[in-house]
Amino acid sequence: MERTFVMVKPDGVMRQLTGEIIAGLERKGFKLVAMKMLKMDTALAERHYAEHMGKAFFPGLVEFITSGPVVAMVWEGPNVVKGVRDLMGATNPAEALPGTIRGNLAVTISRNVIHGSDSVESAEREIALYFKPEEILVYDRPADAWLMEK
Ligand code: D4T
Repeated sequence: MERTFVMVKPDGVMRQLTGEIIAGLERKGFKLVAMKMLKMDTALAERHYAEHMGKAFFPGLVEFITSGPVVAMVWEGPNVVKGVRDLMGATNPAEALPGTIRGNLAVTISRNVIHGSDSVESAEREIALYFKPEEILVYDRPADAWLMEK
């Protein structure tokens, strides 16, 4: 089953949006299989956002993402990578459609409340940055029978 890495960023935690964000992904039918709260250090932030190193917004991004607690999660489900990206909406909340997380809950790109992996390959890389394999749980939900055909 496909997996993705999702993170409620410090603005989402401080604005007390964590529960609402998790509830939305649960209601969709995706399955939460790992979760932890942590404060990222600069080294982890630079590894997570390595692709953006050297860009003008990079120092501000690292400062912001290390400024407070984040909630790191692994979610599982059919096409979960794209599904979460669609539910999040565009990176820039000014362009995110109403009904999406960023469209509903954010106003500016540097404070966009949530991160979700942009591909299956990114998801594998990011999950490994935050979780040991044994921290990702395998369990059945009774609701699975109502969400998916066998
Ligand atoms: P993340 O990775 O946080 O989910 O965001 P996206 O995948 O949707 O977008 P991204 O990698 O292009 O950007 C990473 C992160 O940097 C912030 N950012 C981005 C910013 O502060 N200013 C900018 O100009 C851009 C492009 C927002 C998300």
